[in-house]
Amino acid sequence: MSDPTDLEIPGHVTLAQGEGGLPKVVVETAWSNAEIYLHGAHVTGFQKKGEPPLLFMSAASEFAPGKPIRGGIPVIFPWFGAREGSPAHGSARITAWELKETALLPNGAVELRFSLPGAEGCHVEFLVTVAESLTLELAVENTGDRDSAFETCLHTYFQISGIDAVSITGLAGTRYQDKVAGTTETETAAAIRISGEVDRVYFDTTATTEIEDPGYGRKIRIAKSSSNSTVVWNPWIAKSKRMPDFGDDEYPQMVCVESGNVAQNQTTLPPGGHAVMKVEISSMRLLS
Ligand code: TA6
Repeated sequence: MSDPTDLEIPGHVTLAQGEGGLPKVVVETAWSNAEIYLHGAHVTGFQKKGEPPLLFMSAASEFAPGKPIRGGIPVIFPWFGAREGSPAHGSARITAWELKETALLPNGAVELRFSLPGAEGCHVEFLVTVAESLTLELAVENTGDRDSAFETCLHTYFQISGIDAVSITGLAGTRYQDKVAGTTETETAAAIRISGEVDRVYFDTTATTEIEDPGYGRKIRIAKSSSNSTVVWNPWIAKSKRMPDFGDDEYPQMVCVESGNVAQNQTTLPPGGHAVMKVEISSMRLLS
């Protein structure tokens, strides 16, 4: 058994004990720092030097085997949403992944490769690249002898200055399932604003989205490839109160803009097939 600290890179990659005694990886680069728990291969922090954190983490989150972490970037696989008798949003986010490889790239970026143990009939890896931006790649290979259909989603919680201040662009004209109203709609807003519970699954969209946040004077860009679904979620007041691992007063500081392949956009791989969904999260000053 190799020594896990062999994966450490002085000044850049440190293995540490996190909340709940769960192991985590602390990453430092010239531009940013990040934190990733092996539990769920869950990115719980990403912050550029001199900026507010880019990811929201609930102060009430649990950190325990079998429980999802509330905030950061839950890795959703092999299904999205509720499933009778099974954990919501699949098993990957409540499974301890293995850290297989770490690397300091010549450009100063840090790359971490995680592998999901025990994924029946497929091989699943998660590549996290920490630099001035944060890049995530969820790779699934069908190692079975029949087609494999599954859903994926990087369920990212973004830290914002205030829900009243922000707007989300990039989804105008896109069809979506409104899970609050129970209807199917077409997005009419060039810049979506949130003034109540929002839970929308946008379909057949590969668009880059942006969160404009005048309060923080920044714009967050979510660019993606091999992802045909985008989910926008804010629980607002009543749902926040129903979530024990989410503070009643936290909803104004977060919005989820999630990149995946869900429902009618699910992925079907033939035997030996391989799919990689990639998301790059970056931020820039918002020119007033
Ligand atoms: O992505 C939005 C959503 O599907 C919402 O319906 C809400 O349930 C959210 O995910 C959080 O789900 P979780 O199982 O993490 O509480």
